[in-house]
Amino acid sequence: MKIVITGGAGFIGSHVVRRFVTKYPTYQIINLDKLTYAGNLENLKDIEHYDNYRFVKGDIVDQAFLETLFSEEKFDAVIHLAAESHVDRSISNPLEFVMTNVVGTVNLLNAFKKHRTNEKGFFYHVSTDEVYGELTDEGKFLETTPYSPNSPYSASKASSDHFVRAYHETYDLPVKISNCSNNYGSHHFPEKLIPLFINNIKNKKPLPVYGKGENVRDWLFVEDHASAIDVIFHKGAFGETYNIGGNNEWTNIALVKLLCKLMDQKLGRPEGDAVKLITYVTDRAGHDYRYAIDSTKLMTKLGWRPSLQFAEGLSKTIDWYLANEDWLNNVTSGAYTEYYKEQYENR
Ligand code: NAD
Ligand code: TDX
Repeated sequence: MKIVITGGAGFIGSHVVRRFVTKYPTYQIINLDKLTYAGNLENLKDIEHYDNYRFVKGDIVDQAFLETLFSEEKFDAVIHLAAESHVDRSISNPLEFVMTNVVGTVNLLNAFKKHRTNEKGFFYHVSTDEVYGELTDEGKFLETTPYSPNSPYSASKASSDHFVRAYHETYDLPVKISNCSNNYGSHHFPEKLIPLFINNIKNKKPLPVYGKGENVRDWLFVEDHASAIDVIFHKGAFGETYNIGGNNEWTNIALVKLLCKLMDQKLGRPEGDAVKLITYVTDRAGHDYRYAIDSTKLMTKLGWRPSLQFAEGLSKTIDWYLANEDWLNNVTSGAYTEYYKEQYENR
């Protein structure tokens, strides 16, 4: 089976590529990635020599490029993760999110529909729980929850989900969709809460908590997301959506305090040192209050279970960042400095 994984050089994509390349030696895995600021081939150094792995640099917005690639390769399946993924960036530059997340997804659907030769071949679209909007203190997102995206990022992901469904209904294209909660783990770009704060604590920089820090997120270890994608890829039904979550809700401020405590311990600093860096800053525009996922369908129908408790996953994650200082220094040099200034200097 020949599978193209888009966005394979990013945070979640690199974990999915590694899992498929090492676990399924008979599959040919092609990683198609534009290598934006978020894509990094360093994330895949350990598996780049595998015979069943290949990297192709390219942009999913570029129709002509996709036409050539898909007509030559005749992929059996697509696992689509390529996206602009950061909510704050979507507030400053929504159009880039429309281009990659909406136009890029439709381009991929068209290329796959036109060139697939295997009737059993299918398109697996990886999406987010943010398409459902925000929750109050009650309830969880189900697969049947109506879409109600609030940020340009989630609006673009919701739109891409609708196109994938529409290709199933209109053209009978076999598709699968999953919507996952917030991921954390190694190789996470330090613009997102957890890796940003790990880096800032390490460098004794302020920890910019948006608003009062009362927003709630449901955190899942990235390798558990990759294992869910594996299960859905192999056992999920066509035309179905599966929600993926860790049943692990934290207010931002409680999470940040736990992170501070673990970092003090690991860095051999006095207890209470990192917490002093917490700085409350202007809230994110349109900041969703709470996300929480009900993964009952995935657990009961396909037998998936998350493997790690949060404290263990967070500890492993911190250890990875402390052991991979070069990775962190490389991705926080250059353009990152400009981004950081724009986001946080006058907040
Ligand atoms: P990421 O930003 O770390 O990686 C995105 C990857 O896509 C990068 O390697 C980038 O180079 C590539 N890419 C971007 N634009 C491209 C283009 N035009 N053509 C080809 N490649 C392009 O993102 P991530 O956090 O790994 O998220 C991966 C997917 O999972 C996204 O679709 C995202 O919406 C979804 N998701 C993320 C989370 C999360 O917590 N991070 C949760 C649920 C769903
Ligand atoms: O500096 C910060 N301060 C802060 O308080 C940052 C970057 C974030 N936050 C808050 C905002 C959110 O309530 O922390 C929470 C988590 O923020 P992010 O890490 O930016 O994630 P979120 O906005 O929840 O979206 C993430 O989860 C769903 C991913 O970025 C998406 O790609 C995914 O779809």
